[in-house]
Amino acid sequence: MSQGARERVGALRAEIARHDYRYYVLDDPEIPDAEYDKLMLELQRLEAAHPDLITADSPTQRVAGAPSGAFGEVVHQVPMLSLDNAFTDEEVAAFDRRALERLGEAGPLEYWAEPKLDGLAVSAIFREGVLERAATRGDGFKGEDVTANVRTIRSFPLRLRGKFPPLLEVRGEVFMPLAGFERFNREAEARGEKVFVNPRNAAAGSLRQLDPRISATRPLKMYCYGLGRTSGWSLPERQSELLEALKDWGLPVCPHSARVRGAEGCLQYFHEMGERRARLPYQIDGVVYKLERLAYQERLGFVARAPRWALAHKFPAEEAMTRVRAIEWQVGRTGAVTPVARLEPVFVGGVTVSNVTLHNFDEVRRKDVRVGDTVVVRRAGDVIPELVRVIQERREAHAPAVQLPKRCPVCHSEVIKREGEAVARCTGGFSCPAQRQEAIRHFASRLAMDIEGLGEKLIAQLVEAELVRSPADLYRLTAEQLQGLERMGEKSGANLLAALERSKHTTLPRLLYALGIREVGEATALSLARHFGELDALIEAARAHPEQVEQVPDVGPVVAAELHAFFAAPAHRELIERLREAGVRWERLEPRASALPLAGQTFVLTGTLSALTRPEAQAALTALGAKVAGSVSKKTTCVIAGDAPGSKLDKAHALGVPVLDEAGLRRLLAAHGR
Ligand code: 9MJ
Repeated sequence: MSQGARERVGALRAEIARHDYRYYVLDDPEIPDAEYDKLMLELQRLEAAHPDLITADSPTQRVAGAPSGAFGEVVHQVPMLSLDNAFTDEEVAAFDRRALERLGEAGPLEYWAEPKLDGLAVSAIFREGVLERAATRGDGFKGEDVTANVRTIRSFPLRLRGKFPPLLEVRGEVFMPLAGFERFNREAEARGEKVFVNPRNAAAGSLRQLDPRISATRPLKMYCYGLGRTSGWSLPERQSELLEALKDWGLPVCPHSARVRGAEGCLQYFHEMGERRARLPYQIDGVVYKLERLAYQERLGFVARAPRWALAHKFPAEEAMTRVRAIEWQVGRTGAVTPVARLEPVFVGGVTVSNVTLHNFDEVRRKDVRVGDTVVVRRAGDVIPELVRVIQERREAHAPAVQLPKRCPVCHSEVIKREGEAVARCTGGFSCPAQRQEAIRHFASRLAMDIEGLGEKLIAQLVEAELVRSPADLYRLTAEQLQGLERMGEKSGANLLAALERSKHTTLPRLLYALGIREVGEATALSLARHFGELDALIEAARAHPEQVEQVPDVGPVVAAELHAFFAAPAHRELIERLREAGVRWERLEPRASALPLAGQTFVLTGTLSALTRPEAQAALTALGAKVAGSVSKKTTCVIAGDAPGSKLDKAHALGVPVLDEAGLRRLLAAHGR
């Protein structure tokens, strides 16, 4: 065996260990991942060529050993303690008072405060710096041997660095960071496999795999927070120094811990972490306070299974169980008919929850929620409470599945749910009181009838006073009626009437858009108006010849169906009649550039095109409504690059402007019929 290979293997391992330390412990990587992978590959190759150089602590040997039939038992020489819990500020204050009394101290005590990771506790023994054994907490006295699995945790060293003690038992929490948890579940779902309910279960399930090759694929991490047995080393004075030492030896510790003073400092940390919680990359269920001075920890000792020198301050539970009293349907401003579960009130995430939205009918079916069910409700941070799942085992026999209502609970119009769409809708439109206000707001809005001064508050007043039930009623308002409204002066009343009068003179696309037909936005309204010219022609086609409607550019069967449904309703035809009677009129519209498909877009041409000349390309683009400019800027939509393009192409790349070649240009033109 060559001396050179041995030296190179040693050098590679040292370098990889250094990069692991920078990446996982210091969170300050020095080289890109690809460079790291190269080092690893070189080491793997050398070891394959010289198998006698392989050692158990080589970074290539994380996944070692075949699946085992069962986990061995490990007795903890120093029991693994659990923590006393506190849920209120008073309990924290009492903990601090007791510590002061026992220590006979007057002044504020220092604490080391850290996030309480929601994973599982693990103890790992390093002998002469080499990871020898890792075990779960088990009952605190005896745990399971998970050495092979802990070895697969990339952030956990197989060998310590620096001046470590000859025997070191370190304790910490193994957890699955949220990003890894979500990715894992997404992938498991895609493969049709079981997903984990939460990161804690994911960590436990992954670590307790009998096959370490499976553990190796799970994105686990470990943060160390304390000691078991050690020898040949004298303890520092403080908890924070202890963690610094662990870090120096290459062990990952939580970066979000802090030193605080007194109960007050503890509570401040608790509230800060409560706010940061939702943004942390891992799940926590509270914070832990530990007396900062190890001598004090020693003096206080422990009772039963928990130390007197530490306390877990838990966040309010984010999940709780309750019962569904009823499932009701609410109609939103836009007609969406949404199921809401009425619950037996339950305290969760710090508030009492008695309603949760079920979002839509598909969701009700997916979760299979039924009246009378026992369910898990979750409220995390300030997030809207959600119904997580039904506890099927507790369902009463014969509980019927929930049905989508056929009629709107507010106006009794038909409720429609289209194939492939999640949302069910009331077809009542402005005739449904739940939607009236929104329908009128839309009617009056700037791009619709543009009724100046008719804002949301005023509309609410008019609807409330029942002066306006449909948009046509707006045109029958009188000065006297307006005077009767709160905060409405003579002048503003007159202004509103004048604005209404002005709005009567409109255009067909505006009117079509104002009607609030689903799927008919401004662009579609414009296309329809240009195609049919007259409203009656459109109504006729919509009702009797949907295939004609589908001839309109950008109009497909969905829009045609909406138009059909809208104009089939007598209330809607009556609305149009009443608008006409009130004097609303529109002109045939002139074709405008904004209706062209590339309107508002700017193209720049560079290089030589082969199938058409630059002027031809320019003419084709401008005919579709685009502008063709001479130079590239951030506002450029796209650069067309022919053969031998100039500096314009470089500029496009520099500014991140999209670039099309000649084939791309031809496809673009062809897509618009050129
Ligand atoms: C967790 N779970 O994050 C302790 N823990 O200390 C922290 N657990 C602990 N400390 C002594 N940060 C026993 C358990």
